[in-house]
Amino acid sequence: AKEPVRVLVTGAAGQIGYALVPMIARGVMLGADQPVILHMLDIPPAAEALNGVKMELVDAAFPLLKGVVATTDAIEACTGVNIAVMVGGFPRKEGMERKDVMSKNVAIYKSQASALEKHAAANCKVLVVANPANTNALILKEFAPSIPEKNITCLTRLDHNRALGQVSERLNVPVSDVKNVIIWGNHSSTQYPDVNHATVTTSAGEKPVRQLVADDEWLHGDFISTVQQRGAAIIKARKLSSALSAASSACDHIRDWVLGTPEGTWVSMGVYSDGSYNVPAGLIYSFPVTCCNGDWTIVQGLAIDDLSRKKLDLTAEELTEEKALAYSCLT
Ligand code: NAX
Repeated sequence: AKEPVRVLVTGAAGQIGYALVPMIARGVMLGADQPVILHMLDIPPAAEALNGVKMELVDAAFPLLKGVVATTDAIEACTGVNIAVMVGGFPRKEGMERKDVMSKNVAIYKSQASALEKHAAANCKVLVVANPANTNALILKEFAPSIPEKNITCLTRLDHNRALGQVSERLNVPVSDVKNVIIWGNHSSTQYPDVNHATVTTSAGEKPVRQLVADDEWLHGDFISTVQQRGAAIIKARKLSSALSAASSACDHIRDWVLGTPEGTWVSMGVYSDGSYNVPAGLIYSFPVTCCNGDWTIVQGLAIDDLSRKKLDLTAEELTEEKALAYSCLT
């Protein structure tokens, strides 16, 4: 039998946490043969609710779940974890300045970076979900210098999956037949959902999405804005933000990272930029990546047309500004 993997979920008493922890305990994230021990962290006002989630995990009697740690102590939560999914953060409330929200999250991610750096297992893989996801991940990276930078990522897989979903609906094909969309940049409304290299598996082989859709107006217009604005559309409909899709996408992100992407398929991950595609180095930026043996690699050599270039640059500019704002909160 495999040794259990310890998975940390911060903000575990929240909406996404409530959807995510049962998925992890069922093997959706790490596989149906991989036992897990869940570490759940939240803040003291949520301690009672967190304990309720722990009670439900016990009650669900998940065969793969070998233990549950539910705590408000970051050190206890981080100790020995192999995977850390950072969902906890300070939400933007009505009337709050961007800088005030940033400053709260910088403080959270700075201190949790230290707890992870000192207490997590060697080679711990980190996924930041909480917004501003890219910049929270960057702060975490800065304050956990001994964690390899390749181990710190942020979630744009939900945006990636949303793009697959839109193409699937438009062409009336199963979403599993669509692949290789790309989310470039920030997990925000400046992200660039790109279908220029995406394909659909048909009975006549793989066909480009562009050719099958054959409607540039839609591809350049509503497709992009629907993916960019999907989070807001969910809030409008549900009066709550995306939770099950975010949790499911977080599982996809970790599963593909750990177990590998299928041959010929890439996915989108927010990773530390090395300057690929002339994206400034030193940002956490969403790129197309393939994964093998627990490592991601940015897909190289994709042609970037002029329209795409502008959109890649625009979202990079936003991230550069966010980075400056985050750093201004440190002093
Ligand atoms: P909730 O407000 O339901 O849950 C957040 C939880 O985090 C709460 O239980 C809160 O007590 C806890 N928390 C706050 N500060 C903490 C700290 N310092 N340490 C540990 N826990 C802390 O929000 P939810 O809907 O679950 O969303 C969580 C985060 O995901 C938000 O920041 C949200 O913006 C972000 N999202 C990111 C997405 C992505 O694709 N990257 C998509 C979904 C989601 O919007």
